[in-house]
Amino acid sequence: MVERKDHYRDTIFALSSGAGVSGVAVIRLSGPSVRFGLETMIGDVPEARHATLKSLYSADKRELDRGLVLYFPGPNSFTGEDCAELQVHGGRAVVQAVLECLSGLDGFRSAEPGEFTRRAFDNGKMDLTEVEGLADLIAAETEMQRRLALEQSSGSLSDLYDGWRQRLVRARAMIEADFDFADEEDIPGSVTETIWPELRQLLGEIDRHLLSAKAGEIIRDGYRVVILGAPNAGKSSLMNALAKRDIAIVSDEKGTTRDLLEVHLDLDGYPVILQDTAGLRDGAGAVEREGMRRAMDAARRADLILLLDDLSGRAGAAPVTDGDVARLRVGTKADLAAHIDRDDLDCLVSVKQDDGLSSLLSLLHSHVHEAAGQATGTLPNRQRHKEYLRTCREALEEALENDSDPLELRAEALRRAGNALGRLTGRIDVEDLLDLIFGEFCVGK
Ligand SMILES: Nc1nc2c(ncn2[C@@H]2O[C@H](COP(=O)(O)OP(=O)(O)O)[C@@H](O)[C@H]2O)c(=O)[nH]1
Ligand SMILES: [Mg+2]
Repeated sequence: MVERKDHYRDTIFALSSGAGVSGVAVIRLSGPSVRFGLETMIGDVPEARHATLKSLYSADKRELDRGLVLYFPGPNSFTGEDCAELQVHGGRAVVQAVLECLSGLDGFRSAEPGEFTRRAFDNGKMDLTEVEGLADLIAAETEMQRRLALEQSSGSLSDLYDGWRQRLVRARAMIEADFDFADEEDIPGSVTETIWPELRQLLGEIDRHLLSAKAGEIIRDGYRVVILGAPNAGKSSLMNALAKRDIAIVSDEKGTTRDLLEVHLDLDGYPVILQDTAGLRDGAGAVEREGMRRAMDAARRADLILLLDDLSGRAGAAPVTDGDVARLRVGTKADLAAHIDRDDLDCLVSVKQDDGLSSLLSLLHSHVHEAAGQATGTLPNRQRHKEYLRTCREALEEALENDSDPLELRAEALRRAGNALGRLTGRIDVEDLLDLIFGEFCVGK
């Protein structure tokens, strides 16, 4: 890997808008030679932060295109370095010609995936949770994902965690002042007594925040719904009907579905992952049994199980499954049932007659809504967040509980609590994490 300091002598460029033909393509530049690049290509450096219509030329003075050019001098730019945007026509040959011209300029090279954001992070323009929020915003597929990611990328989690860290630092400073003071004057207790109730309150805030992690994960990663039932209960038909697409093969033959099939749905802005599974029955062959094993595995990890019962009585009864995953019991093929006299079912559907599907969807919706709540930007939503928050709360609890320990030890526990928050935002010591996080980006971001 290139030494980071040398890295920053390079000026990087990339197509930042999507690949493929488009009306306009945006090519982004960042680094110390941006001004030189602009002078070479358009003859001068346009007024900072003003869109200027210019002809772009190659180094040998051929006109390549006309487009809007924007110059953002550092440090008030996305990366903190001198940046520019070339908004050219989105044809392949145009983009190709401009990129080729840039790569021929002294000190220029094409950017690595995520490198613009990486520079923004290294220059203190964003912290890690904002970087993650930006990655999520680019990947967001549903309205709730967009809202959560937008708030996080604008610093909602950073503000929260920085605020907590400052409270911990302040408490430690007071303890340290106190034991310096106590050395000289030998006054027991005093100032530090007031900080413990305040820290206890902080612990409560962190615990409440951690409780909302599940909601954050559901919005970021999707609410997992698994369809279970006997072979031929109508699982694949229901999956296709809910997805409004033919995803799974539907057939009278038992054991048609053997692998897990999944489809992503957007349920009123909430991302839902719907999984179709192999039917559960005795006496199946090896491949089908493997399918059943996967089905049970998926069911254990699900947020909700749809347990199907064929009302025509042709398929067997719904299998008994244990576990504490929430479930909805769905009666299928309602069109084939002579009379329905069952109060153990949450809803009845007939895929054939397109009946009951909207009430099943609204049941689903209320379950998702209950699990994910109203999306606000201050939800922890990654495993990494949870781990550091837990480390923080454990150290904090240690400082609070061990009230007979010497103050030095309790202050040390507070330091560890604060450091966990520092790692969460990337303010301290996270070199090992960075490649992982920036790996989520593609070129041009
Ligand atoms: N009459 C009727 N038949 C259905 C309905 N849903 C599914 N079926 C039929 O039941 C059979 C098994 O369906 P399938 O979706 O493959 O069940 P799976 O094995 O649980 O995935 C197929 O022949 C479907 O056409 C329904 O609502 N009404
Ligand atoms: Mg099936």
